[in-house]
Amino acid sequence: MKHFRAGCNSIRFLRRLTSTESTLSILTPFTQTNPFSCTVQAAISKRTMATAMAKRLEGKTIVITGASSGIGRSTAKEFARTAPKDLKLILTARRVDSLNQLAQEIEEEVGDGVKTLVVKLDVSNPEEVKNFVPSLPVEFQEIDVLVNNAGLVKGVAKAPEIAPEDIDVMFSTNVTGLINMTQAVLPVFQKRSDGGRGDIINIGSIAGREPYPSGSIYCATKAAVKSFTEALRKELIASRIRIIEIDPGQVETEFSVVRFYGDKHKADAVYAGCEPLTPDDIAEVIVFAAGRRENVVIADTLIFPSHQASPGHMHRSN
Ligand code: NDP
Ligand code: 8X3
Repeated sequence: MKHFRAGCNSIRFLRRLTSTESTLSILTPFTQTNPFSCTVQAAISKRTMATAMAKRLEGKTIVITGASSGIGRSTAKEFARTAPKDLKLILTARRVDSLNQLAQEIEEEVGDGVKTLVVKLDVSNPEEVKNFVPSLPVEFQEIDVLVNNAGLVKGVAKAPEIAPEDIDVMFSTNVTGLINMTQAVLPVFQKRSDGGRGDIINIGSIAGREPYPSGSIYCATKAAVKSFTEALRKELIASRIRIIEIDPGQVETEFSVVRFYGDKHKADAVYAGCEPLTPDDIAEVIVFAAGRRENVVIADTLIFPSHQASPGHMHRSN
């Protein structure tokens, strides 16, 4: 009972403190002897991780492709919430109205410590990608993190019925767009010490690991992302540039609406009886990966909702 009170008091004390460092130095000896230390330790660890992550991200300039919707949009908000005091976010996509709306929401939520820059950018257009870095205002040119998120799926057709324009748009966005963005930003990283510094975070998919019928082209694009990502990590091994891949399973965004050419009814049926991931779930993992200590590379991830074990292995309640 005595120990229990001590534990509770310590937790109340913890809540009053604002500095994680002072929390740690004062309470660590206590946690080593108290049998209820795991509760206190958990509180300390949570605070420590969040604060350390904010400090590591502070001052960084982050580019997000496909920030107008879904995972990209959530990622912008999650970065802003995690390091609200000092961050630069370059929000890119084709739909500028949505990006402006996002920039406004970020400012309303976290204030002016986060500077946003909205850039209209079609990653499937090589000229636009080539001009992207040189056209940035000087204060946004020192990019630290590139989140290669822009991507899409079109249709459920099987060979030989797959529309050539769907094949083209998936490869030019998901593969060539991602590679061109990487090539545009890498020289910024490589100017830095130790062979270069910065993070490339590529959004792959379970589809790149387990191809499924009616998704052959999309799956092939995500397999290409995986190959490119892994080769790039090896090419840059002598640098401090981190190459990170995040592979989500089923996430409810505009993804399926785009797949079914705007048919919301068909898109909703994809998630019937399931509880898909939210874009915020993936954003948290992306920001976590970027917020690790420089020598820690979250090289690869696979994130499912609990009902999913592969693209086709899904438990449905209906
Ligand atoms: P959304 O459709 O909600 O978002 C896709 C984003 O990509 C939009 O912001 C869109 O912006 C942008 N985009 C599409 N084409 C282009 C282009 N040519 N140039 C620039 N931006 C473009 O889907 P998600 O958030 O789900 O998708 C994000 C990423 O996550 C994709 O790479 C997708 O493959 C991947 N993914 C998604 C999963 C899911 O289940 N939802 C699972 C696994 C991976 P705009 O139209 O304004 O240009
Ligand atoms: C999206 C996941 O399984 O719908 O990349 O292709 S899946």
